[in-house]
Amino acid sequence: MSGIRIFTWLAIVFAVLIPLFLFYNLSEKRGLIRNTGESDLEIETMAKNLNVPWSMDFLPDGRMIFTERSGKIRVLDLNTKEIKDAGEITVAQISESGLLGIAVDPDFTENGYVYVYYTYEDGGMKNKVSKFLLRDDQITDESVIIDNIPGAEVHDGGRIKFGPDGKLYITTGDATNPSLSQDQNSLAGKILRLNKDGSIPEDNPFNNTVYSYGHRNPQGLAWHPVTNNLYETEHGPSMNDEMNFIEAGKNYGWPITCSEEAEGIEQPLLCFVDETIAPSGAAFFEGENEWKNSLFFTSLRGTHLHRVIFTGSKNIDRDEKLLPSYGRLRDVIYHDGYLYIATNNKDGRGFPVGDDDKILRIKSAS
Ligand SMILES: [Ca+2]
Repeated sequence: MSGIRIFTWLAIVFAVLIPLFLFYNLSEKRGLIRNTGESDLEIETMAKNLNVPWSMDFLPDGRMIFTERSGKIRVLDLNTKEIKDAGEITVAQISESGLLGIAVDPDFTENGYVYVYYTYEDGGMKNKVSKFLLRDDQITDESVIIDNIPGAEVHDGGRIKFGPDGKLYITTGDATNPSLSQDQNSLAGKILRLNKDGSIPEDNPFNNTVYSYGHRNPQGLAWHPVTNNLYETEHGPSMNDEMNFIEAGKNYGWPITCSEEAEGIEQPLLCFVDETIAPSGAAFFEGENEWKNSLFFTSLRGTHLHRVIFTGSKNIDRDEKLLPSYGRLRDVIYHDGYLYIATNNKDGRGFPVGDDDKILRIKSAS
């Protein structure tokens, strides 16, 4: 065999082996090769072997309640790490759709209600928000708060949270029909704001459930603990992911991306023009350390936790990436001195390893 042919064969062998080696490292040894930015964190695994945990909230007794995208609602005791199944909802789970957001009623102690956002099949895919009674740790007595939210296999939004004003805020995606985001009478591509019983608050901007419009696929909502200002994260098309300062009645642009400018459109506080991070859940840290009043949001494709440090409501000092070794991160919430983070490596787009998916608890070690 001539030297040139040997060289060619070696080149072919390496062309195959090197990507395989990289893939092996990314999928099996992710923590080893990307273990930077975690030396200043205390990290504890609170739950493992979960199936795409999408959203978390806390019950007044200190236990966590969370959703799994395939339809389960589960309750986690943080002291014993015991998990109870509280029930399963029949959902339409294809690609990104399924059982998504969960929110505990601010008056849960009196009424026992939890609210969920999920995709269902009704002559096509749609989304709804329902409330359930949580009685003896089992969900029962469903009643619909809002339905017929346009749905699709992707772009279903799905975050639900109660604001400091006691109203229920709901993020909806464009359901792959971008023009709906600009239609103030469509429920798609919006942040919706409802009274807990599903009625329309008198001070909504358009006399309907729409609070803000022009969103593509928003999955993060967080209110600043001091100013009560609302911040939101949403997925752009390839790149152009956004973090927005949300005000009632405003147009956030989509299908115009944050790389473009146009009259009457709000620009985000962060526009990721040269990478796709795919941001999801968001929360402010409310504890007393150097993280106080920083905004945190998870990144799926970017596989990190994003921290934003503000100098004013719309002014960012800097932003930084934390927690790079756990793969895709779907949701983050603050509770009692800690951030809780749900991984999503089993969501069809990740590389699950070991005990994925997990719920982590972190705090700054310094
Ligand atoms: Ca926008």
